[in-house]
Amino acid sequence: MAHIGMDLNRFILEEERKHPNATGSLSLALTAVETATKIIASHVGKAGLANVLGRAGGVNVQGEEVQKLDVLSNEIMIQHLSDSGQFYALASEELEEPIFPENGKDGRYVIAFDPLDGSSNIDVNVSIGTIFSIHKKITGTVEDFLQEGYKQVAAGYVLYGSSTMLVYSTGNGVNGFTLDPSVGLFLLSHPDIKIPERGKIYSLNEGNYLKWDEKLKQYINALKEKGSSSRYIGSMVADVHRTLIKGGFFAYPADEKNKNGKLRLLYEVAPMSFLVEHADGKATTGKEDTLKIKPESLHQRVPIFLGSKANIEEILSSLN
Ligand code: P6P
Repeated sequence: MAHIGMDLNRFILEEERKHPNATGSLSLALTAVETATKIIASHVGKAGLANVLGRAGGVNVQGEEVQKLDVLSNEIMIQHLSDSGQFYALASEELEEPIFPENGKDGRYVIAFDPLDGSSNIDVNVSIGTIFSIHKKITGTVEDFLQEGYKQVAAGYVLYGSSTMLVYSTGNGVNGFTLDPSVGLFLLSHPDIKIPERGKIYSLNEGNYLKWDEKLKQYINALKEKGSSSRYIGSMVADVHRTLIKGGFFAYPADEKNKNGKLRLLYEVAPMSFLVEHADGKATTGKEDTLKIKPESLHQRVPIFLGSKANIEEILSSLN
């Protein structure tokens, strides 16, 4: 039975035991994500020192090149996911095409990830995150990444914030683990997360207001009249995490300049939609459920509204 303080590895194994036919492959896959993100967390924690030790992309006092954190995070993810042998293919926000790891030939899964989303916020010490989405390997081609979001085997994020948190779901509830750096373990801190039915916080970049369609402008103005609170961090993982815990909604809508919005379907919108819906929330493009979209390309963008069910249903009736 899951209890506060249980470590992630034991939680993953106990979840595996609930499935008699489980081979242990997904458990190994998830622990590879865990290891990679712990290492990323360590580098993120020292990011501010890059200036002292040599700017990222520059040279440190030892004369070594200081890598940009998003490039380094991508390499760390690729190394540990490949070493696990559980992934037939990897797709990254940082790579145009997927990678097929040498020892992944027997891998049962494919994984799409954004190794360090919101990395432009590193310089100002704003929370950033890793987002991942795992699907079953079917054909052993790029097509395996183009499955509808509801078919995800697992999805989650790691938020490098005031504390480092890993939040994930395999479709059976959403659970949050906080890293205890003194022992290097993710410990269960937020069991069975459920998003509030309705929330007072709305989160989207109002700098794009003049480019929105009229119905969206009217809806946001109505929220202001009702005295709703606006919170926008500009880092998806942080904005979605707050929405998951406190309710309300996060959005990156389409606008006259970005007809499909800004966020990527495979490794931002689909995994976050999976988590929100399995926490009893709702996710939509404004026209269709994001988890039902059949992707057409690896880096495809879609508009997104996600959050408390009542808030999203209100948005849908206002926009359509
Ligand atoms: P804007 C960060 O660059 C990111 O990809 C997401 O993490 C975030 O939600 C969004 O873009 C912010 O975009 O246009 O509001 O700065």
